[in-house]
Amino acid sequence: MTAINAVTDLTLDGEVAVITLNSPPVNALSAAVRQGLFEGFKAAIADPAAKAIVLICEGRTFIAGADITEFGSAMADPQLADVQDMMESSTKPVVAAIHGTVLGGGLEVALCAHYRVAVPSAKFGLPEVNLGLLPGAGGTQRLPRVVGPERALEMMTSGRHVPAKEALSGGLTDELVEEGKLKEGAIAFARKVAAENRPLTKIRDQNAKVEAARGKPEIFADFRKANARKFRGFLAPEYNIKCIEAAVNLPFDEGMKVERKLFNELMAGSQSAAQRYTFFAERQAQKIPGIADDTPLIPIKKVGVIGAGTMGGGIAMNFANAGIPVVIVEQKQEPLDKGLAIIRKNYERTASRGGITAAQVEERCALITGSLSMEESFADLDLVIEAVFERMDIKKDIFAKLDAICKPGAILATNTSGLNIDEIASVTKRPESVIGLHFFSPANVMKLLEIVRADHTSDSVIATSMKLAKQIGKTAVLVGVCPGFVGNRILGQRQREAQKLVMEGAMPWDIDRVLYDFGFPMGPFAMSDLAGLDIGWVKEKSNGESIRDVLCEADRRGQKTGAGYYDYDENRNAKPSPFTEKVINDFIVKSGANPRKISDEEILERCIFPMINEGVKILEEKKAIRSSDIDVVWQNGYGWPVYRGGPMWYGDQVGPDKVLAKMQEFQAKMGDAFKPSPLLEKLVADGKKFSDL
Ligand code: 3H9
Repeated sequence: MTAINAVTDLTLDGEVAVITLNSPPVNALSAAVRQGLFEGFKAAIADPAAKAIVLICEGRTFIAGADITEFGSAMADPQLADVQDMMESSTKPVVAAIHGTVLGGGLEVALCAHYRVAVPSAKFGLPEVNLGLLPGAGGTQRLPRVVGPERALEMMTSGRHVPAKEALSGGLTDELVEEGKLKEGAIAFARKVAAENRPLTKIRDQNAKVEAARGKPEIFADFRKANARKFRGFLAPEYNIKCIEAAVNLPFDEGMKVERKLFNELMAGSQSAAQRYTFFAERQAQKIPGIADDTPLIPIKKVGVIGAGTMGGGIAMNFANAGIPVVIVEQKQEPLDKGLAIIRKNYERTASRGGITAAQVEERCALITGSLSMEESFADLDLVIEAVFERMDIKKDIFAKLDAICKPGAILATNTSGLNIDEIASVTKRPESVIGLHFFSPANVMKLLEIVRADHTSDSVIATSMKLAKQIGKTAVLVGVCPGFVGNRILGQRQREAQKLVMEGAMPWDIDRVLYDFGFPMGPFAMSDLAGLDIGWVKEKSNGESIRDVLCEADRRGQKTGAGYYDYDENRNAKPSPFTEKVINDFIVKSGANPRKISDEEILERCIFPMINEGVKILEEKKAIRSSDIDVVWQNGYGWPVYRGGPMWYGDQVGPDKVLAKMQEFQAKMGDAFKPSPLLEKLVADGKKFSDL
């Protein structure tokens, strides 16, 4: 065995040279890896004893892409293209041996091998789009030549990880070898290729699939049209599409020039910077200072949920999806049956769209059982999540019961969206087992899970909750107890300003438009119409005191009644409503205010800057660990556009000094709702950024 460098070895197995990379955690294409590959291939090609070359990786995966930490600075030589040229032009067959996730630059390297073999569990993808990028090492030109432009469009604009079986049928891999026997399989394959004198296939020269699509611009036009809503605001999907068009319409080398130009543009732009930041922010959020990696975890084998409503049902589905049995408790049979029926319907809808199989519907439904008695069903559970009405007295009553029923060590969680969890924990004799698990509606869909640490929550309960979140596919952020926790507390700022702006002369659709154009999926008033204006509204107590009261009294309770802030046609298309406008104007007249024309800029700053200020207060009070955690919350729970990073990242792009100056200006005009946090003032005085917090 020859050590090429610290991360690369070269061995000879009979007549097959084996280059082995070992650069944890994911064999990313760092400078050392590129150098190891370059020198390794050079040596293997020069070795007269080697008739074929296998590239294989140690650890959990084949190369998972370029080293994202290197982006933004000049890359040291050798460049990736040098490595790829050497592989592709090798006079001996090169075989990539693939396991784990072969992603981005990793797949682009594998596509420069003459052959690929993989284990059945391997996954293939070009996920650069999720980093606001496009594959910049020939992937945009090679992938369409292998799988055809249509499949390449889907893969590159979604970043989807394609399972090995599909990769085999699509031509991405030449053979599947037995799981756990990749090295032997790859060497045997390489030997066969050499013995049979098979051609040294270069994907760059395989033009049949791209040529077949030439002169068919509708492939791209249709794809753009079908995905317009999904891609709104993002640059990278369109840039990826343009590269595939180039692959279809231009010779390989010309296509490569288009790829390089567009890659560089994206890399230099603000969207990719925000999306790369997001990648690391989400991983950072998993790290909890003060909680050791070896903190003992509580095995979670069976879960209980209290409440079969929309929230409870959605929560239960998360666990069933991960194969964990759940028992849902309700007080009465009817709501229990209704809740279980809705769960089944949800699964059946997913199956009808091809998301899961009919057998999976049955498996998952079988994992969710119902009960009318906590006493009978909860004694042996490892985790119970309460998801009932937001009333402190009810929650306390439930937790006192859980304390008496549940086994020692079981985690007792509340799904409250803002009540004081320390108070809830105080009714138990085991506050160390109590935690907040705040799911977002619909709980089976939304990625965010706010994990709320109360005063006495144990490290073990926190560590277990973080791990469990990953297991059920959630993006978890650890936050502290305060009204509304992190997400809703910040939302409160925006909601307040949106309501105030309406009383100053902006119409709901003006505000919604500004926030929609900023990149949110919808504005606050469209959101209210969708959720229902009557959430928390009590008909008997309504006395026309607010705009909402008047709208609800007129049976304008949102989309479900065909009208709310907006009017809706039969296809649920929203139109500004003269009725709502009159209601608002009547309120303005009654209040004696002078409506004025409010600029889009003011709407945006009034809605967003107080959110950033609140984020700083949250950090000041240590209710979030780091500024990027707040961004993770807002992206995953509230539709903050990914390409704008999150409120705190956005604040840094605007400039903390500008945010402060505006808050001071607003405070002088409109009062202390805009009072800047002392930490914001200090941040600006120290010349620091939000990301330093
Ligand atoms: C690209 O390839 C551009 C080219 O087209 C053009 C070049 C010219 N770089 O996610 P995990 C770290 S763009 C650096 O928790 P998992 C990650 O930060 C790239 N670091 O594990 C974490 O570090 P820490 C295209 C990376 O098992 C640790 O590895 N490729 C990279 O849940 C473990 O990560 C991608 O976009 C990287 N590329 O998932 C793939 N990847 O422990 C990005 C990971 O210090 N990666 N790290 O927090 C992934 O999707 C997942 O990490 C993967 C493993 C599925 C591989």
